Amino acid sequence: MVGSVEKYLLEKIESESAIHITLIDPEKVTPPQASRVASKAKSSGTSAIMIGGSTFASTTHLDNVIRAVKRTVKIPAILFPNNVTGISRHADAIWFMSLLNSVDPYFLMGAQVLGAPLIKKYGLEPIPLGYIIVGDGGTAGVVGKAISVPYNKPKLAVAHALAGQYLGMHFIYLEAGSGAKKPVPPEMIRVVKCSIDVPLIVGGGIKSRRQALAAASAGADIIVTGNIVENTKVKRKVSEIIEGIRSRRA
Ligand code: 1GP
Repeated sequence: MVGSVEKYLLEKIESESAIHITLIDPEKVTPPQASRVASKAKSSGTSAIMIGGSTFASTTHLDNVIRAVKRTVKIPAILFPNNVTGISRHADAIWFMSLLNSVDPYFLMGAQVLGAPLIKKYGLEPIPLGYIIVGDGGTAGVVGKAISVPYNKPKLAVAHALAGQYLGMHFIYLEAGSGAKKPVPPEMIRVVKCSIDVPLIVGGGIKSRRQALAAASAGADIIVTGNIVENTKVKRKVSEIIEGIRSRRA
C-alpha cells in the first residue's frame, strides 16, 4: 500500500534522480521561524519538510510548528518522530520507523505499537522506514541506544539495510547524527545502494555542495539536511546543497 506522500516522493526521485528534504527540529524554532525556514527552503527547491528531533517532547509546540509550516508551504510535511510524542494530527505523513540497530526493544517495536493507534486515529500516512545509525550517531544514537555501524564496516550497513528491506520497509535511512563532523562516507552509501531495491535516505553532517554531490553521486536518493537551516542564510545554504545534488545529473 503506497499513500499519496510516498507516491509523490517516489515520482520526484524518478524524475529528478535525487531529491532534498529539509529537516526542522521543533525544539529549536518558534512556529513563525519554522514557517520562514519552510518557505525559504521550498523556494530553493526542497521537496518536503521533515519535522522532528531526538530530544523533543512537547506535542502542543509540535502541533503549532506543523500548522505554521502547513499554512506557508504546500509541499508535504512528514513527521520524523523520536518517540510517540513526535506524532501530530496536522502533518501529512509520518516516517513509521524502526531503529534497526537499537539494543532497546522500545525503539525497535515498542514506540511503534504505542503510536500506531494514534496514527490510525489521525489518518496520517505511515511510510515504513528502516533507520540505521552509523558513525558517530550523535544524539539520535545515544537516545536510541544504537550500536552504531562504524564507517569502515560498510558490509554491516548493508546487512542492516537488507534486513529492513526484507522486513518490508519502503525506505532505508543511513543516519550519521545531526551535526555529525563526518557525514556518511560515499563508499558506505555506494555499497548499501547497490544492495537494496528501495530508496536510500542519507543524512547527518551534510553542510556543503561538495558533500551533497558526493552523497548523491554515491547513490543517495534523498538527502536530508537540518543543521544548515538553523542559521540565517537558509536560502543560500539550501540552494547550495540542492545545486550539489542536481550537479550529479549535469
Ligand atoms: C539528522 O540526518 C539529519 O537527523 C540531518 O542532519 O542536522 O546534520 O543536517 P544535520
